[in-house]
Amino acid sequence: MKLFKTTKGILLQDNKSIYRLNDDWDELINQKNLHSYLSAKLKKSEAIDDTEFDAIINTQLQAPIGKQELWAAGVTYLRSRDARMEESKSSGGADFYDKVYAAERPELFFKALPHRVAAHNTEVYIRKDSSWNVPEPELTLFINSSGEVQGYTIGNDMSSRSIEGENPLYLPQAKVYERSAALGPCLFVPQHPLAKETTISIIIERKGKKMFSDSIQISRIKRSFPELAEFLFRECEFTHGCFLMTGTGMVPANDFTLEKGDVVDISIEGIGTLRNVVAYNESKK
Ligand code: DO4
Ligand code: MG
Repeated sequence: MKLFKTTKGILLQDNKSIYRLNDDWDELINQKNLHSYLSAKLKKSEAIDDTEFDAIINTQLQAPIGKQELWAAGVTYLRSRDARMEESKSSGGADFYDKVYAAERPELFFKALPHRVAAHNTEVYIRKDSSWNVPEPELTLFINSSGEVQGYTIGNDMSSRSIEGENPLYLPQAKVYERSAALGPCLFVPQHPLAKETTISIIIERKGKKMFSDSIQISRIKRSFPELAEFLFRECEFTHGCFLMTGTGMVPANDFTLEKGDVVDISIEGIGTLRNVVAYNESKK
């Protein structure tokens, strides 16, 4: 089942129909056994037709996040470890990435409050003080307030590799700024956890030309999702649950940097495609 958050309320899609729900987003997604809760709700809800659904999705779609914090895990795939070791070689920081990949404790960092998160079909930003920028396509977990993974969405952890590579202590500036994260298009709530063979893929286009594409199965991740959730919840309470990006397994070659106007499509089987256009924050000089 998929939940779409829109400016006019919530839509719930199962494999047959689309329904309008009159619930509060934060209360709804934090229900225990979310899939069963939504299944029961379907029977009492008003269905809408495909034309109305398309119109709403095209004009009113929001990122599937309400009052939740967005966190991120890092260096959970070998490709990310290797890329980071390379970019931070000259700063002397390379060892940190190698060590955190192998350590018991994962790298977890705070990524964004909801107001910095871009929705599907909107802009993500690159920093004007950064010369090397990439998207990071990441399966993103929704974890309820009891620490249980209840749903999934697609995440883009936009990153400045030049700032992060200069010094690992600059990580918050490389990762956290306006529209540095995108989530969407929906919150996917399956009956069972995602299959290990689930594929994440990315395509970056510039003026209609493909600049980069890649894909990876989630089975290639070094850590389990409950393990990441357990570390995040050790000393933090999340009243409304939280979102956790699970790290990237795909990094473009070192000579690639994003440019204004690039289109980034990230797809995950079963969830859909998250599309964003790259821009600068023109309100900042
Ligand atoms: O350590 C830096 C960030 C790592 C990250 O965002 C990732 O591996 O996805
Ligand atoms: Mg990342």
